[in-house]
Amino acid sequence: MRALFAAILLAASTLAVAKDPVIDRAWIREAPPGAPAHAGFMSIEGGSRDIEIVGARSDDFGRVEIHEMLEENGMMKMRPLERLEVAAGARVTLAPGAEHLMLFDAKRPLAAGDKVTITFELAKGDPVAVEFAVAKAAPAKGDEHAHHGH
Ligand SMILES: [Cu+2]
Repeated sequence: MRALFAAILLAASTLAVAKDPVIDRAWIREAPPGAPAHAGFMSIEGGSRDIEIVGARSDDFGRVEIHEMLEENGMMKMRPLERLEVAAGARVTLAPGAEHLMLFDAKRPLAAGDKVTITFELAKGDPVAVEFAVAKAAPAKGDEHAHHGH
């Protein structure tokens, strides 16, 4: 019900202008201290135009990659993606077992409840900064809400 109300508010407030993509349910899985990498997940709701994410960075990590999963000889493997396309109006979800962010070389210890900002470079337009929450498990739908900046 709350999500529906938010959707109505959003629709009402964006009637007059082009709709930007919205990124929500952005979270990073808590990892053991000293882990070489963290995994990040999010849901992207496409705006009124297609976008392409061509890179990502964060002050809290040495390197951020977008990974896809693929099966090779019966084994699931990860592979970096050059770009992630989000078509107008489409929803793209990065989730455990599917596409995800791979965050290497954490610059500080991260525990559940901590916040991390990740900035996404787009093929066209301004970079988009998104706040991620470190958590032990995926937030319930509509629970975590990180909004893009423009
Ligand atoms: Cu990965």
